[in-house]
Amino acid sequence: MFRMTTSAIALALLAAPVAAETWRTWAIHPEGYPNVTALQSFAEDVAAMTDGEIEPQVYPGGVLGAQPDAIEQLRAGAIAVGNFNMGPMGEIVPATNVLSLPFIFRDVDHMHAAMDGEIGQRFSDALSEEGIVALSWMDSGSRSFYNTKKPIQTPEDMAGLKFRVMSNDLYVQMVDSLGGNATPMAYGEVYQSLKTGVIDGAENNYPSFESSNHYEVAKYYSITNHLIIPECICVAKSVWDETSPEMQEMVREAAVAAAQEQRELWAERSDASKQQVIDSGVAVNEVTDSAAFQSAMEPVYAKFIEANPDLEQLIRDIQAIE
Ligand code: GTR
Repeated sequence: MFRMTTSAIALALLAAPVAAETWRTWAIHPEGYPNVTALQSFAEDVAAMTDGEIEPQVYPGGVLGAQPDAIEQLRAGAIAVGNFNMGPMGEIVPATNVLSLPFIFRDVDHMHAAMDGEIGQRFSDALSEEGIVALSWMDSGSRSFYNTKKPIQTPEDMAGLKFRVMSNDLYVQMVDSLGGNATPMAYGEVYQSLKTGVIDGAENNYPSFESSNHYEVAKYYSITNHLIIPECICVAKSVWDETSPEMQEMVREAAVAAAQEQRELWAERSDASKQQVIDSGVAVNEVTDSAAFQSAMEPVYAKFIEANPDLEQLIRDIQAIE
């Protein structure tokens, strides 16, 4: 009778083709959006680098769920990878709320300087404690208010208008402090809600305003630049911990390259989206007094620091970056 020795079994196992592992990859944006294109490059690179052992499969358009739900699915390991905005992340990882403080970053360069350095590592550490491994940081431009009624020039113009915000209480406070009314709502519901008048407006960057078709309904876009929120390519820690160090290195390299690609595509798309909405008849205006919007945020900061004294230093460290 033929009997395999232990070493023969080990050899046979080594030679056996390893079953490819599919990594369900969540994306909220549609095909062609910079983040989705970059995630698709990430998927291709990972499959090539790991010889097909890991095959990320990108599901665009939020088909795997709305963002807060998708974050929970990632933590449960049902989704392996996601391109998440740090806004809705704040409800789960409190430190990331610092990134949702209005005007925390002076501009996108300031955000890059923070996130690409030691500060970014502090956010990664906080995410990791909640089961989320951030591999690289993508851009999301800056967000401004848009609505169906009139140009916003000063905070007073927000009175009586109802704005959709992402799911995070900080944004409710933000809109309240500006004198408007806030309604947290899933991204996918905004278009219809604008159309039927359930809300008067929302806030977002140009590419989202354009690709979601919100601009077809909301004809006033007022440049407040109140939020500059980074996004991640994040992997479920449960999945990550089962990945060999060699493969982890490859996946990380692919994620860093994808974020670089996204930032380049983002800059182009931002300009193109802005032009597209203007061409379609959206009135884009600079606010007359941007300092008024900033000073209205003082109570939001005060309340936040009071509730999160341990995060004050992080805020100060970000503000201190030249
Ligand atoms: C976009 C962001 C999405 C989502 C969306 C929203 O700018 O890329 O992840 O957060 O905004 O407003 O819900």
